[in-house]
Amino acid sequence: EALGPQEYTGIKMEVVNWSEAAAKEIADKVGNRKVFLVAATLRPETMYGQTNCFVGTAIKYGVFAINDKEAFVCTHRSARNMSFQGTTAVRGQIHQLHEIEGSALVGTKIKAPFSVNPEVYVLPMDNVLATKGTGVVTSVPSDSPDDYQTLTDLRKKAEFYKIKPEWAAHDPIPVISTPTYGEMIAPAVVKQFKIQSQKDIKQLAEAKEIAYKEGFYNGTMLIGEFKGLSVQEAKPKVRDSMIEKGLAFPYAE
Ligand code: A2H
Repeated sequence: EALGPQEYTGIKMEVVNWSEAAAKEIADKVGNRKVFLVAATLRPETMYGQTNCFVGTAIKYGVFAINDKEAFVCTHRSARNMSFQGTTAVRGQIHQLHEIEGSALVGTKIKAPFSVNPEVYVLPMDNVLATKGTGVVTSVPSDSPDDYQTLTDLRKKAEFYKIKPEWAAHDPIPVISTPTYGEMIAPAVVKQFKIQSQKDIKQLAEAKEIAYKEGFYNGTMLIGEFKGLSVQEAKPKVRDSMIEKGLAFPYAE
């Protein structure tokens, strides 16, 4: 764990179509606002490879009015944090329009800013913590071992996870190349550590550590505006570019 504040990037993933369950409860609650699921990431430079987004099925999310035009879906805890970071109109004040279970969000179609896949689906992940970030995790299975393993589990057991196979249809996309692991670090590391499911938490933690360091120190961008640059150079540039376009904002905790 880092000692100082963790500097995330909040990725604004606009709702295109609510899941059936969410549509029933949310439609008349948000007025004319655009609604965004907000994912907290430490790897903004990987957003080209988003294939889906994850929520915890047992986590409660709020739908928070940011202003008359926009509402964010995230945990209450993170909305409160945002309200002290200039995201909301009045400092320290949040306006919850609705509360919804993560399970009801599964199957919602959202936009994935900067991704090769312009639209992706919300899927369930076992290991989403309610106490970290926004409780919404954007999935980049090429570069995150957790994301890769969860997507693999969902594809193997779609019925068990109560998802439609077509929601998990996007394959991992090469985003970063490293000398040791080639064009897709996460599948390579998951294989190296013989990880079988998202329940292999200990091995996944080690895999995550290796994938993160390898990508950061030895990675080169394969795609996007900063193709050819090192990951270290590209990371703040991609972040700034997303923020400038109104697709993301700084979030710390
Ligand atoms: B990262 P740290 Cl490509 N529960 O984003 C579980 N995991 C969460 C979370 C939550 N509530 N909120 C955020 N995260 C994930 C991209 C990524 C991430 C890649 C590779 C590694 C990686 C795409 N998913 O994280 O504990 C988010 O996934 C490994 C460092 O604060 C976020 O960044 O260090 C990361 O964990 C934050 O982890």
